[in-house]
Amino acid sequence: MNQNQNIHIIGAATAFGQPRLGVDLGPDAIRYAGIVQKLKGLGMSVVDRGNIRGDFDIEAGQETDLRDDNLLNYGAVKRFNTALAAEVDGSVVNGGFPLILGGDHSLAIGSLAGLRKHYDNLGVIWYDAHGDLNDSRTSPTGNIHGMPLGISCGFGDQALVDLYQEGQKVRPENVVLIGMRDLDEGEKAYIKENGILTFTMMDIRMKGIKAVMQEAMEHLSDKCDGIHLSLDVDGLDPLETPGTGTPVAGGLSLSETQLAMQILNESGRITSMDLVEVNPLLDDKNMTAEKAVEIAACLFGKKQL
Ligand code: EXY
Ligand code: MN
Ligand code: MN
Ligand code: MN
Repeated sequence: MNQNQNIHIIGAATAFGQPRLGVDLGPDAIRYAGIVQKLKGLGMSVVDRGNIRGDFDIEAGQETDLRDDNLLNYGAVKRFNTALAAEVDGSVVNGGFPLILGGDHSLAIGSLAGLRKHYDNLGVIWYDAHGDLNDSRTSPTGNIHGMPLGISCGFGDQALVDLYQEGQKVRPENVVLIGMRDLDEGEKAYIKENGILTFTMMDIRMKGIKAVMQEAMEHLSDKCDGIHLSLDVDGLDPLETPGTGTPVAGGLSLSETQLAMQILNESGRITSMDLVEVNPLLDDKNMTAEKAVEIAACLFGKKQL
């Protein structure tokens, strides 16, 4: 099976899920790093559907509405993700492969909600240093970018769980976590209670990324009708991708990530992707966006020879 080669780029220009400005510029930074030309050069058809910006007011700066219930920018996150879900839904209706450029990782609430309309048993590969499985009670920060996977699994604020379509969007047994090295205590408990297939960095060091990706695909391939890759650039080591808001040392190399993407490409099973947490204001020479382009290119079949 081949990947769908009709790529729809959707810029998810949100910074609402965390307090640092600049991550909303991620989609344009990735465009300036040449994503459209690169994917076209691989023979893909690419349509850039522009940016969703939400109701960000640049003069007022970031809305910092930390409610009593420990959910930063709650209203803005909800409105943004409702718009994003509709855009992602529309992309699939029109036969596209949604490639969602972020933007902070709270955008996955919207991308998974839009995808849910089309898949009854969606698989999710979460490539990240973090589990993003908190809810307002377990979160140490109130930042919703640390919660989207939990919310999509049906755990957390009910209006966010029910966003765009009522109920859980993804079953925990259809999730694979890869690159984990900064999990909060509540997230560790959630992973254990729900038996989520998890590969920490230590597992990756023991087994190698090739075996890990193969196990991940074996876990999902037969039972899932689509597989979404949610790739947070902080899954890579900060030496590779410094332009990101919550870097954690001891991560994946670019070369391991290229191999991981090649294995996913060869499977032909990936149906959508988030490429998130690129913050060009924290970067040197747009280096992280350039790595993001390389990662996407490998998912779409770029080879070294
Ligand atoms: N676990 C921490 C929190 O919930 O605040 C850090 C989350 C960072 C989330 C980044 C995007 O993956
Ligand atoms: Mn994340
Ligand atoms: Mn992360
Ligand atoms: Mn932490």
